[in-house]
Amino acid sequence: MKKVLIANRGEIALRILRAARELGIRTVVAHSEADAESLPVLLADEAICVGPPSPTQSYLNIPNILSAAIVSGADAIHPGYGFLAENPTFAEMVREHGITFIGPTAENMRALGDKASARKIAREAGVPVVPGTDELQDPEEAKRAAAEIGYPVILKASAGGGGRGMRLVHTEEELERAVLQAQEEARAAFGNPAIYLEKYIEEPKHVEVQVLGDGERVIHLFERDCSIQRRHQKLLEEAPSTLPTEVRDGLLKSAVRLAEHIGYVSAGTLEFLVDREGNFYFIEMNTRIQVEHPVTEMVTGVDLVREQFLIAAGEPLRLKQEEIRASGHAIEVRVNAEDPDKNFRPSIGKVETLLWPGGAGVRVDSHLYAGYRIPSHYDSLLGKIIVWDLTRDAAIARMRRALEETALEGPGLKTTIPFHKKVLDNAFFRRGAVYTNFVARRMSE
Ligand code: MV4
Repeated sequence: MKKVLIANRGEIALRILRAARELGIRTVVAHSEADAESLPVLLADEAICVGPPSPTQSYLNIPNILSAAIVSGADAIHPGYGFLAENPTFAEMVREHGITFIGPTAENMRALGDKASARKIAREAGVPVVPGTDELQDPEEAKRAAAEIGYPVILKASAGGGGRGMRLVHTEEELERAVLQAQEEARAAFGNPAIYLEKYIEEPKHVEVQVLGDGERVIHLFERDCSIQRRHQKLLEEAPSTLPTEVRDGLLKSAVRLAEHIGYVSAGTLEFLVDREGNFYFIEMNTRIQVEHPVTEMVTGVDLVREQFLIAAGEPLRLKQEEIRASGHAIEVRVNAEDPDKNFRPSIGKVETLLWPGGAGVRVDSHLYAGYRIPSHYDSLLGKIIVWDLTRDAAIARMRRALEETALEGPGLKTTIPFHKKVLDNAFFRRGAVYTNFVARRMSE
C-alpha cells in the first residue's frame, strides 16, 4: 500500500492522515468545495476536489470519489465514519476497481447492515438478543409477540440503526396503528418498510465492544460506556465501563463470538444494552471506525486506525488477545458547534481564539485552527478532548482541568464545552449512575 485516498473530512480525515503518514503511506484527501481550506487538505500530500459542498454531491458521490482515487493513483481508500463508510455497494465497487477498501468486506456490511438480519446472526452465534421478533409480516404477528413478551415494546426499522426509525409502544390498543405507521415511515426514510419488535428495556446502560478481525480471528479491545447521549447523539464516552466483572466478561466473549461467526474483517463495534439486573443484549453492530475510538486507544495503547491499515494490507492480526490489556480510565468529550442553552442548536462562525489543553494524559483530535471558518454543510463536531488517568475519579478531575484550559472562541460561536463541565460536576455522573436517560433526566434543569 503506497497511497491512500481519504474519503472523509474533519477530525477523522486528520486522524487517518496521521496514521497513514506514520506508516509511510502517501495521502490524498478527497474534499468538497467547502473544505478546500480545511486542515486535512492543507496537511495532505495531495488534495482533490470531489464536488460542491452538499454531501450528496461530494462525500457521498461514488463516481466522483472513485474517479479521484483512480486519477490520483491511490491504491487504497479509507472511508472514515459516516458518508460511505458502511455502504456495501461502495466497498464492492472499490474492490472491483482493484483498490483496497480499508474496512470490512461488503459481505460483512450486508450481514449486519440490516438490523433484523444482525439479530438472526447473533442468535445463530449464541449471543443474547433482546426478546423480540424477526421481520414482522403484519400487526397480528406483532400483537401475538407483544402479548407474550409484555409491554412496553419497541418497533425498529430493519434498515435503521443508531436510534433512527424507532417507536415505543405501551399498550395493545396502540400497536396496530404503530406497526402500520412504522412500516410507512421506514419505507419513506430507508426505502425499506421492514420492521421488527423488541421488548423495551427501561433505563439500560449502553455499552459497546471494540473488536478487530482479520477474517480468521477476532480479538476484543474491551468496552466503552456510551450512555451519555442526547437524541441518539453521543456526547461523552468512557472506558472501561462500570459493569461488574462477570457481566463484562460475558459481554466481551459474546462480542468476539458474533464477530468471529461472520468472519469479520477490520475494526468494528458491537452495541449492547445492559439492564438493571446485569442482563446484556446485543442490539446492533457498527462496521466502521467510530468517533469514540480514542478512549479505547488510551486504555489499551493500540492504534486502531493503524491496525485497520495493516489488516487491509492483508497482514494477519498481529495482536493476540492475551497481549491486550486495559489499564486506567479514559474519557472523551465531543466538542460540537452547538448551543447547549438553545436546545443544542447548531452554531456556526469563524474560530478566532483557539487554545487546546495539553499536559499529562490529554489528547486532542481536532481539525480546527485559528482563523478556520466552520462550514455549515456538515455535522457539528469540532473536535474531541480525550483524557487518561489511573482511576475514573482522577480522569474526571483531569477532564475538568482540560476543559477549563480550553479557549475556543469566535463571533457567535457556541460549543458544548459548558455542558460537559456540568456533566463532570453532576453527582450521578460522578457515581457512575449513568443510564441512557441521563441527559433528559439529570441535565434538564
Ligand atoms: C432500545 C432501547 C430499549 N429497549 N431497544 C437507541 C439507539 C439504538 N442503537 C438502540 N436504541 C435503543 N434501543 C430496546 N429493546 C433503548 C434505546 C435507547 C438508547 C440506546 C442507546 C443509547 C441511548 C439510547 C437512548 C434512548 C433509547
